[in-house]
Amino acid sequence: KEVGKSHPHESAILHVVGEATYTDDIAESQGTLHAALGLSQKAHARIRSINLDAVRSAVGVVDVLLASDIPGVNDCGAIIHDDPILADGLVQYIGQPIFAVVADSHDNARRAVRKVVIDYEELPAILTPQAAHAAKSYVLPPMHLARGDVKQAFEKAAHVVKGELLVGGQEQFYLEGQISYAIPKEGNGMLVLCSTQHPSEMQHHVAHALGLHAHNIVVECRRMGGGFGGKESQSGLWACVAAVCAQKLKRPVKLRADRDDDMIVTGKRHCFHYDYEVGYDDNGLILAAKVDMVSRAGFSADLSAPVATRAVCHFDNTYYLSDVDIRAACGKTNTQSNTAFRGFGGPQGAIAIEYIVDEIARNLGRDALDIRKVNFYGRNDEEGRNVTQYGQKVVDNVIHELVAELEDTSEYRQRRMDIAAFNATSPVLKKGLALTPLKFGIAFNVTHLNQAGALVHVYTDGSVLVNHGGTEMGQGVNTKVAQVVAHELGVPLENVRVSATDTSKIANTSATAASTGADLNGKAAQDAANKIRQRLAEFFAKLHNGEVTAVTFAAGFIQLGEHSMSFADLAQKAYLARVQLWSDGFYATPGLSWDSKTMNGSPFSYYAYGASVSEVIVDTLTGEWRLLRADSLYDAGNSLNPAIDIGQVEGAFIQGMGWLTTEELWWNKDGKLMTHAPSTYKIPGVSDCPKDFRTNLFKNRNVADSIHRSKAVGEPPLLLPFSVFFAIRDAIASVADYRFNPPLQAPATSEAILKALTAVEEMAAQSI
Ligand code: MTE
Ligand code: LUZ
Ligand code: MOS
Repeated sequence: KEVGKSHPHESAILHVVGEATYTDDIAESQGTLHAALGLSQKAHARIRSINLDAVRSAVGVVDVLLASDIPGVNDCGAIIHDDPILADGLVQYIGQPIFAVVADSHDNARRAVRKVVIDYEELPAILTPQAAHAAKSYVLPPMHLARGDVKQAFEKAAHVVKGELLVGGQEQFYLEGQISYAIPKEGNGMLVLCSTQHPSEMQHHVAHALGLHAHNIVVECRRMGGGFGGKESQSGLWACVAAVCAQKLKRPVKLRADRDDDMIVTGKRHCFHYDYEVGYDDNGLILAAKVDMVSRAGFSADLSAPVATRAVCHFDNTYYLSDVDIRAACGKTNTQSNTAFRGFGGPQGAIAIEYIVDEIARNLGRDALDIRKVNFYGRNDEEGRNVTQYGQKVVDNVIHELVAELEDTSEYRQRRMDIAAFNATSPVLKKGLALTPLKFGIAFNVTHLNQAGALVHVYTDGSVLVNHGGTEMGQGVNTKVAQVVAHELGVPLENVRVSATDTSKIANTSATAASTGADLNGKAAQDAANKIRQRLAEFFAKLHNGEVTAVTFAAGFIQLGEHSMSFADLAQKAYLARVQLWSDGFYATPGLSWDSKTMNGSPFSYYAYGASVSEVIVDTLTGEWRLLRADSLYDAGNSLNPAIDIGQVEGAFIQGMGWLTTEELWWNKDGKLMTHAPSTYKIPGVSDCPKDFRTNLFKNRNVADSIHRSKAVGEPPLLLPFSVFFAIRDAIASVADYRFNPPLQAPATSEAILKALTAVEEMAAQSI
């Protein structure tokens, strides 16, 4: 049995010994040139003139390309076509690419771009989502979702909590930066080797930019050194520039971003600002909820609409909100165009309600866990309290059982008392504790994207090659798909190899995103493998005059009664009998619906659940803190590969902790991103991981007919470290006996923690 087992990542050894090839490691073709981008130095301006003389005469420069050199369409927008490849007359953020220099080396190209002289006519710039909201400057029309009678529900509520919250964005910080390598082929062909989560979209962008057809372009991605959403749409710019240069010069061109350029040019997680008002009863039950959120979309739409939609659809998190009114807007700002990042708006939606629940608990003098429980969606066997604000019925709710298990194994109640005792005698160092739950909808919230294809080849020696539409970014999709195929054909995992993702093999694929990589491609590969299995079973049954249904495949053998044959012999015999040994496969997730106008439907195939408990210690004099212990429990269904899933949960936990604590994006007053390298942008390091880090999978077979009843794992656990943020808030609140809600914003940097401590101390002083 190959599924459900903790197999190592299929490239683990290659990763460790340094043999795994990333795009920049692929041997360069003779005559390869290197490109670099010239970037806007103004947040919003018209370009009066560009003087490129010094650039053109710089050492090693072969050519300089501007927007006018793009033979096709100057656009690489994800959904709406508002994203020029190279700015044409108008620049909309500091870092926007204006021209490309092609030189004989990467270094020479980078040195040359700096020699440009640009005359700008500056225009007013909008630099924050709040300012965009006030100016009604949006990249898309605002969204609104309401259920019930909020006005009346507020009238019935004994208490109301009202406030605002700012949650920062986040840089994807993939270890391998954006890169594309374009190699011209005969007859208008173009091969683009690209680090991308979305080869098909790269193919389309390149075709449009070159004025060619999709069938002229092949995009290949062996693997990425991380994507985290940052290479879902935003690999497009790099693919298009490399391809346009390669086509013009008829030579291979590589475009590789160095870290600073990558951070200054590309979009990140959307920061969000919320204004909220929530009514609740004496028991903490939420009766009415109103929220107005605005995201920092940046200068163009990119994926901001589906991100905002996911935020709206995750504002409930694990809570039933009977009467709600949710507004979401995508603020147009003169900054990088923000994009997908692990969770895709889900974390931004859910953290708002968690912040509110945290306040309700403190206002009532209750443990936040109790308030959370009061508001959970109903159990599956109860009627009522189980329909989301967007109309999907929750039929797989396990949050009650999952949280109960974690509450018990983490000794939450005992530690709550221990911490109270510790804080009572510790004037400077204060401990905090929090348990936060998560529910995350699985499927692309754009219904048609939920499809996938695969190709399985069985060769005459019995070895198996799989190609599917998913891309490998470290998350292990190739390992999981190989496990599915090995299981279907009853062969050991070593017999199955997964090849690079290639648009000439599987057509019209969706991005590997929305955590659906293994769900969709696993099903498609299973379909393909199953067709081959069926043919082989029929062949073998005929050979031995038996029943097809009695044929079994296991441990590298096919069996029928007393007859048995190795899979390799079977492949050879079947080939001689002219049985087709390869097949395609396809999958489209059933039962999904979504009406974007009413924001209603059943956009998700199922929900993944989880919870975590974090304990922190905060130095109230410096704002420094440490995570002492974190316990996580995650519902991966019948996990396809527990080792990989636990790795995903741990990785997402630490990545989400970085988002909410140390990773601060900071633009100066001119709109220049000043945190554009690891020197100024602090992602968590190994030493930030808690000494006591317990991650477990919750036993739970998916009620939906997913691949082997597993559940997606890629994004949802990013919500687990909410518990770190709320544990910090709990520690801050302890300085005034938990009587006030610390106005803590995310990221809770040491500076933000000190500010919140000061605010709480002032509230305490005033209340005497
Ligand atoms: N894990 C690693 N190691 N590297 C990544 O880039 N991306 C995350 C998640 N886990 C990522 C990762 C994101 S944003 C998504 S959507 C999923 O993986 C995509 O892969 P899957 O759908 O196959 O889980
Ligand atoms: N929806 C979604 C999307 O839920 N996740 C995604 O990554 C995505 N990408 C593009 C469009 N819709
Ligand atoms: Mo992940 S943000 O859906 O690429």
